[in-house]
Amino acid sequence: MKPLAPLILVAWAGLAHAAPDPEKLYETHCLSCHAPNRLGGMGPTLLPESLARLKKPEAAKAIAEGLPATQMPGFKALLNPEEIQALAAWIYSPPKLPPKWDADDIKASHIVHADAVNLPARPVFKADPTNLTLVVEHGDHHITVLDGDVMEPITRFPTRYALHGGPKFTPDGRFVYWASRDGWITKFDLWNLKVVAETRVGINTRNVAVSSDGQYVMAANYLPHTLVALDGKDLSLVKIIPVVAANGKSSRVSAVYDARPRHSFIAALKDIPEVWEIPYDGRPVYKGLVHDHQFKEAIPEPGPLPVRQIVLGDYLDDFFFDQNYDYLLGASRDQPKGQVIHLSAGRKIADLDLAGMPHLGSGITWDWKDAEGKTRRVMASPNLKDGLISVIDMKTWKTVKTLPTQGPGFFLRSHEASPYAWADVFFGKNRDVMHVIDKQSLEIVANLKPIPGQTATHVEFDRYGKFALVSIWEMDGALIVYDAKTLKEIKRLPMKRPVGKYNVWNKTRLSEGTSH
Ligand code: DHE
Repeated sequence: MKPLAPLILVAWAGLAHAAPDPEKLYETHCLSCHAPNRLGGMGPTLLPESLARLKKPEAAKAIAEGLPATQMPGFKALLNPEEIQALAAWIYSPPKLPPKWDADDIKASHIVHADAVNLPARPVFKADPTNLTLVVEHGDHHITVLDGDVMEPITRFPTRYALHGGPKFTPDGRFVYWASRDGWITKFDLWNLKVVAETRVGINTRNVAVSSDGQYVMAANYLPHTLVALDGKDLSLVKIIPVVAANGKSSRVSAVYDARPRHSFIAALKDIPEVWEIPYDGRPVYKGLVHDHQFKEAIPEPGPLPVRQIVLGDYLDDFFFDQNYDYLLGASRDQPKGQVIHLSAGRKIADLDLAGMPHLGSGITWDWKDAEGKTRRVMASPNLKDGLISVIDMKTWKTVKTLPTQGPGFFLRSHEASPYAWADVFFGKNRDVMHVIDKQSLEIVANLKPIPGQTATHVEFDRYGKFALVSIWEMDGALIVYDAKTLKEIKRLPMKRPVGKYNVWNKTRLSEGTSH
């Protein structure tokens, strides 16, 4: 009997101190949904790049308690607190194998829903299809489709996890495409209210753009460093474009845009000082081309969707375009100095005088009468770091006004029919305030506070500019419908952390008051 006691003690002590093995725990409890190598499947990708926006304590809470209105269950009955902490810490570490997502992975992920193909080209509802508004609800990953005439929901359906960037419509407004942060691109038939197809293009994706002829859908990836072109009909793979600079360095793609009048996609690149233009109308691009008139004798790039690499002196990854897409106004989040690039010339033509960290991507334009009564085209941009809005003359590129606000903002929106621009105060103690700015006096004329203490953000208008919709960005949030003229609240629709809203007419007609 005597020698046994210390042995048992040693074994017990060993067990009590054995650190949890997070990799094993992942295999047992997480792998079936989040996939081998943490690349994501039914559940989202669990790699440092894709978790950058989730704080570690929140990850531990999600593991313990699950996530409401998703397939993610709570594990606190199965795992002890130490195991949960170990697992939460481990998913923020780099994976053993470098993550890959290539043509085979993209093709294998492709899903076409047979019941949504070849449906009649007429809406299954009575509402005006050109005045529908999509609301992306982040709280439980849903989209609500609103009838824009009466601001009533027509339908609400689940989406992939964490959509980002604006959904993009075909020119007739029938089909719409969107991207999830973990790489899923979805095509939705808005007249038949059905998902048509889905393809996973990457591991960490930024957004999508749709060519103005509806032929291509282009997706921008952070991981891998690629642009991926899909067929607009069924989202089958057309081309993977590796994003590599002239000097061999590869880059994340911040976003991709459709430059409709130019019949090309424009890509913003995070890690290299280049802007890429990718024509989709079949016109050739000559290797080494910097200016349109040069290198005409050179050999054109073969195949569809050739790349024109515009080499710049600085990094630019946040873009705004003038309405004709002749000019690109760009800034970088790391060196937030604004610049104007003439796209056809392929070079910088002016510097912008902007303080803080302008959010050019959220800019809008309108005609403004100056003190002498001269009409000038101006562009206004919110600021992610400072409480101010910059108003820039689109001819001289000079700042005509810096308007102080109650804190840094994210989105600025207006409509041709409205005398006002609406600007949120997304960050800080005044995040519940929505400024209403007179587009002529360039002064704030109202400070709305829809729900004290709750973040008010992102405004979108209906087709006619009659209603202004404000998101209350909280789990039990709401969409607040204002009369855009009187600024009086008309109604509240309860929603789960609603963020962006997208009106078919305003987006397909390139309204100057919204993003495209
Ligand atoms: Fe966005 C659009 C970049 C964080 C909500 N966001 C865009 C676009 C870019 C961009 C380049 C334009 C693409 C498009 O519309 O197709 N966003 C970034 C960032 O770099 C940033 C600061 C950090 C990041 O991690 O990505 C960022 N964005 C956010 C958020 O935190 C928001 C509020 C919530 C979310 O979705 O994660 C957010 N971004 C949006 C929305 C749009 C958007 C709603 C589309 C606006 C529109 O009206 O078109």
